[in-house]
Amino acid sequence: MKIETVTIFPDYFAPLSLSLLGKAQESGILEFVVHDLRSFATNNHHAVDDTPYGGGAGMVMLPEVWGQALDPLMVDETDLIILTPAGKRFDQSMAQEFSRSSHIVFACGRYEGIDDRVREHYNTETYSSRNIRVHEVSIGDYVLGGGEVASLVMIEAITRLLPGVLGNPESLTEESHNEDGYLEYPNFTKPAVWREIAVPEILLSGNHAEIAKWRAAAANARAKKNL
Ligand code: 6GU
Repeated sequence: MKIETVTIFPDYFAPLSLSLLGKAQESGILEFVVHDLRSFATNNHHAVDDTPYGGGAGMVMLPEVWGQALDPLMVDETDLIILTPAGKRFDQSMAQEFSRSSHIVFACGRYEGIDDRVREHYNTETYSSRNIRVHEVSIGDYVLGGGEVASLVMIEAITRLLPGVLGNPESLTEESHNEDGYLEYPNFTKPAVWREIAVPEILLSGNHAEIAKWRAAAANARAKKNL
């Protein structure tokens, strides 16, 4: 899978070379390319934004600059993801869908967002006929300063689903994970007593049927509490 990001803050993406993602790049499972949006600004002061038509607070990112940056990245079979708090909410099933993509381009907006004609332009038949799909995505109901951190979140959730990225692939397939892919019950390891708090007795019993029952009940109790 090839993942490209377009941003005015390329340094945000330094963590992509750490840990499991760094290894996945070395082994060729993943390829990351970060593009500096400002290098596509040909105007006077290398501006990437301007005031909004119709008035109002904040600045809007220039379509001309985005077009220059994105055009060369729009090869056949590409998912173009525009990060915006107004987008469709990212979740585990969306991560699973994107994990089947061969090429994802993240457009990281700053300020009040990107001129909407960028979305409209790449959403036309010219592109869809080449299997270029545009998605507006948000990672949750809060407002960030820009799409950089949101795209890092998505990259981590998507790439850990790729074969060979996780150290232990059983973490993905074990029955004890819910449909969203995470453990619902509380976990414990050594020592059996820590600061006078004992691990639940049943987990030390070796009785796997009873342990499964206990975990299901504990997961239920936790889910209720978090509603
Ligand atoms: Cl994708 N962008 C921004 N700026 N804020 C967000 C977001 C994205 N997702 C949640 N909040």
